Amino acid sequence: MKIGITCYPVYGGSGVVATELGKALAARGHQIHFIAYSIPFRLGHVQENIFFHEVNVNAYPLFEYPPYTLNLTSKMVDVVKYEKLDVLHMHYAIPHATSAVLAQQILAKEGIVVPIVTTLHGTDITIVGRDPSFAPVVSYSINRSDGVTAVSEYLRDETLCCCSGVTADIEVIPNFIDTTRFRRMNKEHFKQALCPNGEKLLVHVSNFRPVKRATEVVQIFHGLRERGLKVKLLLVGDGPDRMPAEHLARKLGVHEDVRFLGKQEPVEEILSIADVFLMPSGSETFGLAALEAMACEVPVVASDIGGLPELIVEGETGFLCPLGDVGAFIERTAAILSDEALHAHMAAAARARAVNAFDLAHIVPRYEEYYEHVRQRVLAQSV
Ligand code: GMT
Repeated sequence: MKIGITCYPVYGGSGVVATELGKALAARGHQIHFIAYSIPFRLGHVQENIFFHEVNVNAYPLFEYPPYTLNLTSKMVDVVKYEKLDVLHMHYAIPHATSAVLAQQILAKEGIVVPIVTTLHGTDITIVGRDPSFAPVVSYSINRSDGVTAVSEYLRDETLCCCSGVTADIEVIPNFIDTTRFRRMNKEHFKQALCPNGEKLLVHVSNFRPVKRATEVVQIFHGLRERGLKVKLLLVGDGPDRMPAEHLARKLGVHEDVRFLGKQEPVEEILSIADVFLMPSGSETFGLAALEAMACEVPVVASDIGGLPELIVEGETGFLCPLGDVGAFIERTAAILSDEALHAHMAAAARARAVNAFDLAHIVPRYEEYYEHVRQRVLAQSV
């Protein structure tokens, strides 16, 4: 199949999933056309059947806010027409699904049929999509998509219950991971450099937006130190809450044992030296960063919210704590760190869950089947 994929290329989990999906589909023989404003950051080196079409945004004195949605639409029209795409797959509803619906209508005037699949990822529904300044366009674009998927049961239910006017059937296809790439590697020299006295290492990876509650990670770390645990903390990524987290670490006097690494790739090398992964997020439809940790044999201690209970098996692959209950996070993390047998059991169970339930070999064929199903339906309707 020839598949057009649009995503946010430089930021966020939806872009990572879209890019990894495109790479996996290309490896299975499909021709993939990424349509975005820049090359997706996880794309890596050029591959034979992967193409990139850059959306140029026009600067014009009249445009205080350049109309990216329209530039994207025109690029989609062009790519579908000349590359003869079989399907357009939009990741994140705003504005991608809207551009695709408009492109589909323009192409229909020329007798070209292209089905649209929209994958809902998270804040496009739970935060941004609900904003009244977007809501009617978001629900219209979701309903007008020919196929809609959500990355968790939680997100599907949230969309149907809380996005007013959404009536589309939503297929749940969970996120996935390449467990041959994300696996625990021997990085002892790195661990030794960071934890020279045998300290346990806590890791947090995020984009440091307020929803990730990065300052709570520092509070949890401080609480563990207060309990006398020998621990260090590594924070990976960057964003608005990085500075407040740094300030808090200084204020609590733990800054010397907290390292802020900024944005880093390959993250699997860092995860390979982690003992526990902390995710105290206030909202998380799936928690891709937690899955990456699990694949690297790292137990996860996370908030009991959103799609996280679909990923983390309570007491088996990690622990789920009430949202904002720093005391519970400290207690559960301490339990894992102080019990070697429990840690080893959870590490193995986390890896097994990633491999058995979320490996790309299980999930990518579900997208292929879904594209085929949607395409057959749309083509049958168009004759
Ligand atoms: O909100 C983000 O963190 C970025 C966002 C995205 O769409 O780029 O992430 C969401 O999608 C990820 C991939 O499906 C999920 O793993 C994240 O849980 C989800 N984030 C939130 O719901 C906050």
